[in-house]
Amino acid sequence: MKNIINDALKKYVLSINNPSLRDAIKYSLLAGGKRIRPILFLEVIKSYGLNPLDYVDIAISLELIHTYSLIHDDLPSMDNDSIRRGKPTLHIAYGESTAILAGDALLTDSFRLISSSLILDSNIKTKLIEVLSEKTGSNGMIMGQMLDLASEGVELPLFDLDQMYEKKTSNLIVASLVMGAIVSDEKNTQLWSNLGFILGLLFQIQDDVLEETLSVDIIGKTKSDTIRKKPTYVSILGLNETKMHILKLENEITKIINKLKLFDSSLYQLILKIINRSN
Ligand code: GRG
Repeated sequence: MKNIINDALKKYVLSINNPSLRDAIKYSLLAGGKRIRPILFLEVIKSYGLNPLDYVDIAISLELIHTYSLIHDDLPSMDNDSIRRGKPTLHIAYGESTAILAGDALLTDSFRLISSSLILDSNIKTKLIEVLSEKTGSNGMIMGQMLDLASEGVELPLFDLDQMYEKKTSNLIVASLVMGAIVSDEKNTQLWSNLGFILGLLFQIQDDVLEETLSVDIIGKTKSDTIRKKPTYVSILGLNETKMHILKLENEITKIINKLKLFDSSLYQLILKIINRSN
């Protein structure tokens, strides 16, 4: 799946006419991300027996939005990070204005990729755009980023931290799974949404653990939560209790996988890989 996604991303990069913008977008987009969100979307489709190859443009729309959020999150006015995906961040390599515009272009092109799909009818395309914009817009990922910026140096209750993680991390993972369900099986969108919510929380809490326990070389990005004194699960609960909480979330995921009858699927194998990830 990852190769299919990377090939489609390369094709997208070649479609960008302005050489400087193309180089900048290529630098960030083809820098070796894990591609978790587009792969999750395609795996949902595959689990319903549809051909994932037909939906690759929709899959990469998720990676475009994700990469835009990383580029903008790294900017000097946000987290001011210097390393991302194992390389200098885009604003360091190409300048701040190009980084802002590269993020803007990725966000905008993401919706163009969905609206111009040749395989989906207009009704489904509208639903996909609705979910993606709701989950990443003012009451979704952007709200998460607002909460994240405001959390610097603040001791948050766990409830507030969960809300921030839901918005900034779970929401795009929810969108990836729910969009897969919209294309394949609209009856079960609520279960897919619940799965995305818990998987996203687990993913973000694991990120806290990895930041605490691994080096910058291995995680491939600056330890900005530590540097900027942002609250994390580890800073609030400590490492051991955080790991116990991750186990509880794993149990919740198993229950939903059971309800979706997915134990034999490659999607479940992927989820297990995400649960046990080390970068
Ligand atoms: C819109 C500016 C803006 C920000 C939105 C998503 C986000 C908020 C900020 C990005 C930084 C961050 C801590 C995101 C939380 C989710 C997360 C752990 C992202 C890293 O995702 P991976 O591990 O990255 O999938 P790769 O590089 O593998 O794609």
